[in-house]
Amino acid sequence: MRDKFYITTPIYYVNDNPHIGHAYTTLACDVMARFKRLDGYDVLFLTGTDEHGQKVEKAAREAGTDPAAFCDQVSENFRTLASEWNFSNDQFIRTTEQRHIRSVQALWRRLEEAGEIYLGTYDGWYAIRDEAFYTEDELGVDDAGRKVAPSGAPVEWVKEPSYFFRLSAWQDRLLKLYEDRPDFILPEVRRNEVVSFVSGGLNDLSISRTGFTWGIPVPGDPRHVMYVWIDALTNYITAAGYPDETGESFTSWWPALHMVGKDILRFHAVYWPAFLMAAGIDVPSRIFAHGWWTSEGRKISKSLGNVIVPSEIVARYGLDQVRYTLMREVNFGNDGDFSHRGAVLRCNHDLANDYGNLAQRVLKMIARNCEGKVPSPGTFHEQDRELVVQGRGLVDRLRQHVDVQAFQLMLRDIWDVIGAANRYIDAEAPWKLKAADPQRMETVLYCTAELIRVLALLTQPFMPQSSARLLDQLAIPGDRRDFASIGEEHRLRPGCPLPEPEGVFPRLAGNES
Ligand code: ME8
Repeated sequence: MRDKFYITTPIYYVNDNPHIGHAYTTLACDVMARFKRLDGYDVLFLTGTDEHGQKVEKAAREAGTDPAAFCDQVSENFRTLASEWNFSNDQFIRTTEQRHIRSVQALWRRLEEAGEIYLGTYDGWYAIRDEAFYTEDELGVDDAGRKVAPSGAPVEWVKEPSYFFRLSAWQDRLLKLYEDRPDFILPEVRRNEVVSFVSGGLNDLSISRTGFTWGIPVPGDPRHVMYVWIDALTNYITAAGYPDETGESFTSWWPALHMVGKDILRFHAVYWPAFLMAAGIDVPSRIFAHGWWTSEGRKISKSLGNVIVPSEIVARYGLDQVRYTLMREVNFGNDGDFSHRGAVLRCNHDLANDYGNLAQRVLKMIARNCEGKVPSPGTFHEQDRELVVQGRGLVDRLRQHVDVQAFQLMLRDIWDVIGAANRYIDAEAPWKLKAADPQRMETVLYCTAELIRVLALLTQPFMPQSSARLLDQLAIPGDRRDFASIGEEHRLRPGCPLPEPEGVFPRLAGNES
């Protein structure tokens, strides 16, 4: 049986249309899911939409629609994003689905039976935009002198009956979890933030609301709807088959790796493991909190008019170009800035010049000088062997990087080899060998083409379509495109006819200076 790998994106609020931030997290998950599938794993890749709560109810009201119809409409935009960006998610979950409502209510009952829930009154601040409760000392003041959440979101005073989860009792067990599993939260800087937050002491958490109705009813007390975060977080186990905990699905998939933005780390790294431990369910395998994108150096906001619309940047640069740029531009975990200049540079420099040109040069020379067939190499020189070995050795390094979500390092390592291949071609100058030493020319072209095969296999998770076009040009059959096919035994067969070459990464017009 193949090893299982389960990865999740946050489920996105349907109060707004998808933007680059949403696309980014799902893209990172897609890269990881594709890598693991190619590497022989059975993968469950989950994304979806978070549809309950006050924020969505308010957005529906403002749009003049009822919440259910509003959710149907906006959720569809996130599905469209997934297909436009070629995301390979296996499931798309919506929190308004029956299977999810059943799952959340089962988890609630379990927590209640375990004595983890009690009825009280919430008397404190709430930010609808963040769907979060805040204590007085967490608040700041905005320019107009109003109290605001640390995120800048407006807050309102809420006083209502509420069920509470005994979060305060979980402090020591959470700290022990972070200590026992140092890579439970990555990157380390985020782990340290969580440890310091939990070390400061935890208040019990309000987990139901009575002021509105757009939510999952509390079992046995339908005057309350569940706090949207207990509802939302549970999606990760719903998709794996909860509440059927002993079923094959749940036991084989759970636990998952959760990829999130740093804005929602506390919910994932504190509340969620506490709920799970309290319910006797395994905690996630990891929570990775990535950084924040700005646009041309400024916070992305509708009022600044600099919202980056996913479909627009794809139309402008090309899908794989955007996928590459986002994964390459910043170290996953750090904040990053998306700029037109940066994207054009990446597309032209890294893709058109380095990778595209390497493939184009070699495939064109083969078409012209080797009758359009895979060349027949003669004796290999040391530098030939070195080049190919360097390519084949990449996969192990990429495995290590992918397992700590170091996507930028994966691309850097791949580009190091692309650079080496370009230097090799320049040094060997096969175009000069045609007359003088045709055998040597075939050897050099063979080695480079074989390296391009390996590179195209390895760039598939990042750039599925362009890599497939390169593999097509090398006549690699569909069942020889996984990482098990990287090895020497699957190398290009001399004499195999190749289709007419065509460029894969066009140069973009634009200001690079
Ligand atoms: O928080 N840069 O949903 P949400 C990088 N429903 N990533 C960004 C970003 C930016 N500028 N803006 C958004 C919610 N993101 C909850 C989640 S999960 C059980 C419930 C990404 O629609 C990033 O992944 O507000 C962030 O965590 C997520 O979108 C927030 O999406």
